[in-house]
Amino acid sequence: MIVAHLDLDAFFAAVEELEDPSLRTKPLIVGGDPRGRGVVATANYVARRFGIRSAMSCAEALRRCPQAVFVRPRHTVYRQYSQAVWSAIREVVPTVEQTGIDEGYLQLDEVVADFLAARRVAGAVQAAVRGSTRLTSSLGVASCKVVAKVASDARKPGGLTVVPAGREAAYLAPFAVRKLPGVGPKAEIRLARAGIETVGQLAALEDPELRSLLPGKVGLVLRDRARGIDPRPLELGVERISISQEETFERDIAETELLHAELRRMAVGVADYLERRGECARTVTTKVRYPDFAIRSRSTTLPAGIDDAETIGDLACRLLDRALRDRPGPLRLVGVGVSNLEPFRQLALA
Ligand code: TTP
Ligand code: MG
Repeated sequence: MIVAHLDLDAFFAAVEELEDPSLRTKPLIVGGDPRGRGVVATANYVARRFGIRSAMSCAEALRRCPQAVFVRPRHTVYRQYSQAVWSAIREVVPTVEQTGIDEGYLQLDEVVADFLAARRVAGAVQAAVRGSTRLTSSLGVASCKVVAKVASDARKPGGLTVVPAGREAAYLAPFAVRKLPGVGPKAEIRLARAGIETVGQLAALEDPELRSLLPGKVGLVLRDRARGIDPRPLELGVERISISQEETFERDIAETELLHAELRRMAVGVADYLERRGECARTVTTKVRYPDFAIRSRSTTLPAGIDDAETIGDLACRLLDRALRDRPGPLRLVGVGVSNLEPFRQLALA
């Protein structure tokens, strides 16, 4: 496999600079109210020199840089830029998995056969993005997703890093473990307690120590990733949801009870629709969107179809809990869908 990971540079801030070029030389923060409880969505590279980072409170950002310019996020504008970016990318590399508003994976081996040519295509992608929107992006090219992702972040802004096949483990080794996708704050602390600070040290762990530090499948997956081994293919098109409802909230919601209540309410709508069509569904999917626009979905497939709101709601809530265990945090959106539809009472008729 030859895959690229692309991530736009200081995305929201870069868009605001394009819309108002006078901002370009100033420390710019896109986020909430610096006099309220707002947080930084992103900052341009001028502001980052003051130590300002995404998710920092705006009040703290203001303390670090009193002359900073604060602007509120304009998501509709960012979505338009994002759409222009991704259609420009698709004209160079047709097969892409968009994983967020400003990032995704590109299947390069559909277009080229080796890493030398892959570098040229990655450069062409950067040029296409810049040509269509004036935005700059950073890319990493490698034989698997995890290495491409680390590489795209390594030389921001405007970076292009190619890690040829065979060099994966050596490339990753010096990075701090937290840079490895999948290593969260908890894993980082556990590893640090055992003196494991670099990806190379994680890669070198023997089974027993790995098991005691990161038990179960997680440990094995992360050690493989640390070694530059990552079998994940591009996810092309989430499973088609035949019937679904979703809701974007006024404000991000963190309370699980509220999220469950939303899902159960939507399950009633989905069940009504199924009943009207005289169908039942074997697969239930819960979709969630995080404040950074990342989308996850979790599905479960049953041996027999269901069509009642309560069962669909129960399953949807359990899938939500699973998604939140994998990635906790408040949500911008939840949705419930059903697919794998079959005629109602198919079993009785058979
Ligand atoms: P990122 O790609 O993480 O950040 P970035 O593009 O601003 O900067 P970088 O050059 O380091 O890639 O996120 C993309 C956009 O998502 C970002 O511009 C704003 C939004 N975002 C938030 O709203 N909150 C957050 O905590 C993060 C990390 C991002
Ligand atoms: Mg980015």
